[in-house]
Amino acid sequence: MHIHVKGSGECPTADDSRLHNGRLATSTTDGLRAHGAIGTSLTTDGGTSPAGALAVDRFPAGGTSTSSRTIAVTDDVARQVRDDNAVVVIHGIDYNENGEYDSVLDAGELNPVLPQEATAPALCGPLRCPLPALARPAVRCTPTAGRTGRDVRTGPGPAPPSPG
Ligand SMILES: [Cu+2]
Repeated sequence: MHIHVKGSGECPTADDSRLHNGRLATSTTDGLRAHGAIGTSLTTDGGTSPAGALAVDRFPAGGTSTSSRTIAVTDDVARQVRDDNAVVVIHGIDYNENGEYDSVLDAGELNPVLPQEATAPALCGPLRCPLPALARPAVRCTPTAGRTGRDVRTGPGPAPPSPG
């Protein structure tokens, strides 16, 4: 789960999907145009920089999870949030509904140790400030829930495999 920034401030749609191992799906790379690059890693503990983007043991996992943490984002990420160009993305889909992250969509583009299912965007919501831009620095923004595209499948898969 990350805050992505500097794309178009939107979630990917079905038009962003392409074939992965012969199956139509949206990978994180496919979604870059819409959601942009990782600005903050929404980990449960430890660092929150983009360098920890694939620290799978420090992210909430499972079909249902609750997480609460207060963090500081960089000035750059804060600016993108205020400019409506930040998106929360939760990764990990069980495309073939077999209860695990496997290579049905091929190896992951970000790290071939992680299957594409483990890193593909599952849920996405743009961060939107409800007040005019001049009032935004003092406003807390909240994500709006939404699916990334009608072709994206989600499921209650297990925790992602450890990369090591
Ligand atoms: Cu992400």
